[in-house]
Order: sequence, then structure tokens, then C-alpha cells
Amino acid sequence: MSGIILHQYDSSPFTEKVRICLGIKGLAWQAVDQPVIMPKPDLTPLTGGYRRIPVMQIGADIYCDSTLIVRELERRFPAPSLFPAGNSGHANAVEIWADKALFQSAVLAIFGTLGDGVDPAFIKDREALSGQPFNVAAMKAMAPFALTQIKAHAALVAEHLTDGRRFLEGDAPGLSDAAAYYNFWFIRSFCPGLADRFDDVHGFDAWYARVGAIGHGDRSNMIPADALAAAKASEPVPLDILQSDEALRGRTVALSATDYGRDPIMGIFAGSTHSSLSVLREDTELGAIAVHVPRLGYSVTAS
Ligand SMILES: N[C@@H](CCC(=O)N[C@@H](CS)C(=O)NCC(=O)O)C(=O)O
Repeated sequence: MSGIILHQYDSSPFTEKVRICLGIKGLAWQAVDQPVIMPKPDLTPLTGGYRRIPVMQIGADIYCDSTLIVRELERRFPAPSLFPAGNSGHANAVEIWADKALFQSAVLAIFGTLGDGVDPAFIKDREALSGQPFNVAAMKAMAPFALTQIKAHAALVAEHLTDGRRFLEGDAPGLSDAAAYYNFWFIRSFCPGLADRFDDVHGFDAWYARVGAIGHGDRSNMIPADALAAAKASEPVPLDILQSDEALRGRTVALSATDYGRDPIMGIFAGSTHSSLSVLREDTELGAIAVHVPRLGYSVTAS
């Protein structure tokens, strides 16, 4: 067993990026379904406050954010690689494009189309998450424009495939494909009929079908209590701290996303790399837990 536990919900687009990466690697994993809105009483004891989805757990190590999760998968399970062309720069750039620009257009197109049908409890929750009003009227007005943007993004993908390659890095799929794919999956699964085919964007739909066919690896389901028990039964893996972060060693810090969902993760600063930050937390029920976040897009503040 890989020991991978993914805290997720099936409709989560950022999780779909991770699920496709699990499929590329052919890994077995266990899904713990978490609520779509707060409260998340079986998640926050593990994360120390972080509420966003997905979160990966391996024993008593908790990895927040899809960008860190896929890189931790690559580190622990290197073959087949998520960087099949042997370099990561292209995938890193594609992922930033997908997570920011393309995701914003997808959100506008979906919620502008669902319009007044969006659950008020969901709206209230997402307003608290973002600190911004969830303005359905504005989204409705923007949805047609957002759809033109989405098709233009699809055309960028198709343009990259014009030399006949099957996937964005060549003949084998990688993180680039998972990242470029998941927002189109989000739209197509949430709003069937809205942007189901791009017949005049030659090559796009065939690529989309190839990525979808990769699947999600070998998934089984786990109840939240078993995930909490797995954390309790394990110890976090030992960590190193970069020389440049030595001053933070042993200090109580808050890790926080800098875009939205900024709930702080309080803990003892215990690890860092150029791409991640880690704290250790002592939970009265679960014992020692290490929580890891990406360095990019997260702040660390000593109290
Ligand atoms: N940068 C984060 C973004 C994650 C994100 O925004 N996830 C959405 C679901 S796809 C979320 O957490 N929404 C609020 C919630 O589920 O509570 C990542 O890549 O994991």
C-alpha cells in the first residue's frame, strides 16, 4: 500500500489535478470525503485550521495544497515521472496558468451559468473563504465573456499539440496535462452542455479524452475516523531546515495562504526547503502531526 490518504470531494477541481496525477503514477490511494463547506471537523484537527481541499495525508504528515501534493507524490513515487520530458519548468508554468487564469474563467463561467441556482449556504461559505462578495449578478453578466476566454485557453493547448504529440510533454502524460485538463473537466462536469466540445479547436477534444482516460489510479474509500486513527498511530517523518530559516527553528509560527482561505496553521517551525514550509503540532487526541505547505503563495509569521 502507498499509504496515501486524500481528503477531498469528488466535485473539487484542484483535487481532479491530483487524481489524474495518481492515475499517471498508477498508485493505490484512499479517498476521505470531506464537506464542501465549513465546518470540517474531521479535517481541521489534522491540518490545524487549513480548510481548503485537497489535503494529502501519509501517516502523521499532512500536505496542504495541490501544488505541494503532486510534488510530494513525485518525490515519494518517482516512476513514472510527472515530468516525462525530464524537466519541470514547463509543467510549473502550465500549472500556474491553470491554477490562476484558467481557474478564474472557469469559476465565472460555471457560477455565472448556474446563477440563482447556487445554494445560499455555499455562497455564504465562499464569501467567508475569499473575503469578497459572491456577486451572482456580476458573474451572470461575465459568463459569456468567460466562455470566450475558456475557448481561447483551449486553443493554446491545441496549438501546443499541432506537431502530433499525444500529450503536452510528448508521448507520455505528465503534470502539464493534469493541470491543463482539470478546469475543462470542472466546466464539463458541472455545466453539461456549456462547453462540452470545441469542434473547431482542432485536436483539443481528442487530447481531453486521452487525459480523462488515464483515470485516477486505484481508489478506495476510507471513513474519516480511520484517517484520524492512521495519524494517531504514526509519527511525522524527520525534517531538515534550510540554513536561511535557522532563526525560525523551534519558534511558534503561523503558516497561511496569501490568496484566499487564509486560516492560519499554528505550530512549531520544524522544516523548510526552497519549495515548502513545515510545522509540528501536538494535538491532544492525535499526538504529533507535521503540516506542510508550499513556500510559493504561503507566508510564515513568527508570533
Ligand atoms: N491553491 C490551492 C487551492 C485549493 C482550492 O481552492 N480548493 C477549493 C476546492 S477545489 C476549496 O478549497 N474550496 C473551499 C473548500 O472546499 O472549503 C490548491 O492548489 O490546493
